[in-house]
Amino acid sequence: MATNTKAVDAKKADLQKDTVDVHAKQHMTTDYGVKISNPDNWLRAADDKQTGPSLLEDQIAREKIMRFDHERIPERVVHARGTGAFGTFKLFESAEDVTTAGVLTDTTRETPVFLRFSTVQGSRGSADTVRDVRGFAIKMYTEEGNWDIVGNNIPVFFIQDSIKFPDVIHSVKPEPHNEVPQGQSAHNNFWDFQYMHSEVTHMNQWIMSDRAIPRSYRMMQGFGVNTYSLINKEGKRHFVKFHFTPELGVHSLVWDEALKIGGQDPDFHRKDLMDAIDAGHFPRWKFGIQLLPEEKADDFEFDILDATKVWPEDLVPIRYIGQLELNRNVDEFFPQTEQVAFCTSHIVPGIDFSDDPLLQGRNFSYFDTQISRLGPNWEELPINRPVCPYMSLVNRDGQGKHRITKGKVNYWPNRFEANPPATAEQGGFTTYPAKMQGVKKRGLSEKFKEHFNQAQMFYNSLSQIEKMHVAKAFSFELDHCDDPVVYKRMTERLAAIDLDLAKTVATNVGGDTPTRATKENKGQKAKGLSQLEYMPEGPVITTRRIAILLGDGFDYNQYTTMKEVLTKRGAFVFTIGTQRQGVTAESGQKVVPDHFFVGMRSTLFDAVFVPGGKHIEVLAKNGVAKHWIAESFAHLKAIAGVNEAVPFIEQQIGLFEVEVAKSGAALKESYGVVTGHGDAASLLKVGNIGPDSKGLA
Ligand code: HDD
Repeated sequence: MATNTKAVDAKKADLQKDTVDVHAKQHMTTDYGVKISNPDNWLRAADDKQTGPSLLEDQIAREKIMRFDHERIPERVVHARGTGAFGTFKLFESAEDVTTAGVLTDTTRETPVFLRFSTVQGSRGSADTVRDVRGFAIKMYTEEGNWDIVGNNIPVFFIQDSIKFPDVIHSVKPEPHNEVPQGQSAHNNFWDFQYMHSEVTHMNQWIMSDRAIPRSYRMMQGFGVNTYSLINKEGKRHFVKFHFTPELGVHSLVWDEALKIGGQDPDFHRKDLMDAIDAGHFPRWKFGIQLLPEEKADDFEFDILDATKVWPEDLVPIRYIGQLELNRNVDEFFPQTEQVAFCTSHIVPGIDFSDDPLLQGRNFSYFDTQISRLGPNWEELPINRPVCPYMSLVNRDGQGKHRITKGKVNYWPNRFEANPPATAEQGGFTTYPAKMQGVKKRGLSEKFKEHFNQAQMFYNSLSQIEKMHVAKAFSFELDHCDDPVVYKRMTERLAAIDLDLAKTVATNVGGDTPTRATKENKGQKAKGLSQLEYMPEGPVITTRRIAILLGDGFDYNQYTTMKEVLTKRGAFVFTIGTQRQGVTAESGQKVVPDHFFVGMRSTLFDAVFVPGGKHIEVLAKNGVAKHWIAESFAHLKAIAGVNEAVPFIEQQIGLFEVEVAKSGAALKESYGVVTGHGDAASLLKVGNIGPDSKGLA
């Protein structure tokens, strides 16, 4: 999708009004505009030695300190850690058969968007790669007002009724007596809650799967999770679920990597997104809708308003109608990414809510939380205000108000007919006249009480390797619980999903090995649940981080050939050398590496290449270089090497016997390891990454 400058400019131009540039050669002033001559010394009653007490008179100093004292605002009570970017949303097919919303029917539009990704548990400074759900919150600045889809990268949620939200969040957040742990769900309280609420069982499977440790924000799905409604021009309602499917496919880290990156580069995902956008590799998602006509709402064994259930794609296919692209980084983090505020209740005409009991509560909570985080005028903040005209003569005043509304009246109706409401024909929002009947009570329908079928369906649909990861994830988490009540009960619970899973976890964490499944698993599977189904067409190396290891005496031709080809293919190539002052090739050329071995680790890269040459003697004595290869292999990464590098790589992975053909150019591919003799060009051919090939094996 080419970037439509008109659409991007709508929000960009809007933000421009409030944007200044520190590089604009403007003098420093106080906040009230007076130029400052000395920002470095507090005004003092100085004696002969130039010392003495500071004077309160110094408004410049007091303003500076006062502003600093108040720099922080309350972090989000959940999803505090996150990062965002601007982009565009475009339709390639109109959904006018089911909705009147311009953003979903007008194929000529490009709607500006802001998307914020996040983790749920950790505080604002926590690490990116923790095991957690990822937030996927989109603000669409449509011509009819802002539409927020406040979603996650997992299609289901822990609880069914929003009144339970404070409980589930308290249980996962650091425990109240010691504020431990940070960015982790591996603790007693979380798993205690999980056992106490069997409705979480489906979500449990998702968060213990690889979905909870994504390789990149760019490589995750986004889901609206809740059930919304679409209303067409005949006034007919369809229930809808929103889907975003990444062009790059769905990819995850392995757990060991995620743990290590948490320490090595806590900003790994944040930087990954910014780097890709800065390099012009704009991440894209297909946008799809799952639709159910109102009269079919009761046709399923589950309640379609239950957020702990998916609508299996085999029953309700996804209709892909649009595309989301992120193409611009923020200019300043605080006023944009930190101050952006989403509300599930922000919808536009043609879209409506459903009685999904989670959504109903969310509609209260988001609006409310923004008031304590940002104040009552949070919607006037540049990042939050709409791009379409907006005005309310009633909603005014309050802390932080900066819009000036002219006129003599602030109520409706008024004698001037100032600021009149709009009819439906004029674009006024009308609520779908849903029929209601019933008695006031607390509780949910019978179908909400079934908690295991879809948890089994998810587990059954995973590949063997994904299942193994689920077992390991449960084992890690429950091993961190030191209260036997917690881990014993949870392993028992797993017997309702899969007996083998329960047995493995019980053995690992010290539970009692279950002898029978507590619920029959009929082997039901569904499409779209295993992430292996979301591989891009043909493997891609664009934006993948590739390390080239170098020491004095490396083969310069092999190095440059590989680097050029990979760079041309859009990979981010980094040289890692024994020292950053420079390494010298066998043929005399000097290369200044991007990093040296102590500064980086294999975990921060997707693949590694070792050119041949005498430098292997140096690398073979370098513990970090050796570990780099072994660790890359353990993390299932692509490894390539030529000539002298071949035995070096073999030694580290201790597995291979490379067959060297008589021609000296035979190559062996196995477990993503490509080694060969000859030159780098023949290696590229076998590795399927040459200039004409489609990707990396
Ligand atoms: Fe929530 C933030 C996603 C249930 C109450 N939520 C928040 C964010 C995301 C989600 C992505 C971060 C938004 C941002 O980047 O600023 N939340 C979800 C999803 C849910 C969900 C997909 C289930 C379908 N949330 C949920 C419930 C409640 C909340 C049931 C309360 C009844 N969520 C909040 C909140 C937050 C929030 C307290 C904290 C910061 C904010 O809203 O703006 O109001």
